[in-house]
Amino acid sequence: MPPLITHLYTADPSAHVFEGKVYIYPSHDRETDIQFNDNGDQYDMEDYHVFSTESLDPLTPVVDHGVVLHAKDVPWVSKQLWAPDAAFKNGKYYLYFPARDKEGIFRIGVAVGDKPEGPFTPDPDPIKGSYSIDPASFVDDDGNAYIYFGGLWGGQLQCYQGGHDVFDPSWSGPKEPSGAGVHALTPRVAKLTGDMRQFDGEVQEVVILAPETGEKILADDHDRRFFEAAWMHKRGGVYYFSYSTGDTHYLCYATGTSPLGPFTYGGRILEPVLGWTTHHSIVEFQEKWYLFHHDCELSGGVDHLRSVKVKEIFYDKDGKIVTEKPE
Ligand code: FUB
Repeated sequence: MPPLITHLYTADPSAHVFEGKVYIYPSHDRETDIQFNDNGDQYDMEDYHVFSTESLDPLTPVVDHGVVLHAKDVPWVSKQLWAPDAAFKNGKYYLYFPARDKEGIFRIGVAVGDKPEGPFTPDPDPIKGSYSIDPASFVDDDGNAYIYFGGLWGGQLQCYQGGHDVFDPSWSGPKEPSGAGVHALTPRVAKLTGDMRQFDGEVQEVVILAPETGEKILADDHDRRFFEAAWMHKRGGVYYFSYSTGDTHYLCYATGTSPLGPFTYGGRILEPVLGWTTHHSIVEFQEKWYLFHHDCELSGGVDHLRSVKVKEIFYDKDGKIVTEKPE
């Protein structure tokens, strides 16, 4: 299946339906001399483009709305604009983005716009109490909004084992806890304030349970433990929390009855694609469900030069997502 966007490298697509169209908020990958490493230094992005399309028919063009935010316009950012997301509430559009601050610590920022295609004006400081990467916002039917986040290794989630506001640099790099009986690190969720620009209350851990034991997924269970790329969608009253397993390269999901969890592991959404990273979003459009994701086919397998793709996904009669193979 060909990529949706071929004139730029794009990754980490967060897709939403706004104003009757699909809007895609991806990372913008670029060439770099930085060598591949497990800390992700080669993902050296500096701006975001927004894309939209009126139809997911392959013949319908995807419109590039140009640069909507650049690192140089965000006072707290030093580098690495990684996977963003967007939300709509109360007539405004919000672009959430992770980046390293001037101390090299990942934080999450927010930028606000009047239109889904931006432009977006960034708040001068990151969201207070934010850390790590891969923000994914979710506005529930009751109007409450949440933001999920976190990523291991280069995403620094493992540096917060002592508390949400205690960064332990000794855990920096491609490391994570392991060993018999050790629980996997959890993704994080926070409710958003009414103005969508701060956390409303404490950051919470997103618990993912193994269905066969009812216990938390273990750290050594690399086929199922959370690594990065959180996403939330709701279908038929069920909350689907989905994510990447990182070094085993699966997109997986877990289901629950509350946006805050706990969630029970449900299975794989997508088998490994070409490239180390796998990242996604799931959205309903014109009564079908779609998986947006990326791979490295267009660049011939260069890990930091990825391209966004889309494919329809299906649920069985019990609401289980049918596992897809990359195309
Ligand atoms: O694009 C940079 C990082 O790679 C993202 O934040 C991760 O989810 C992975 O896709």
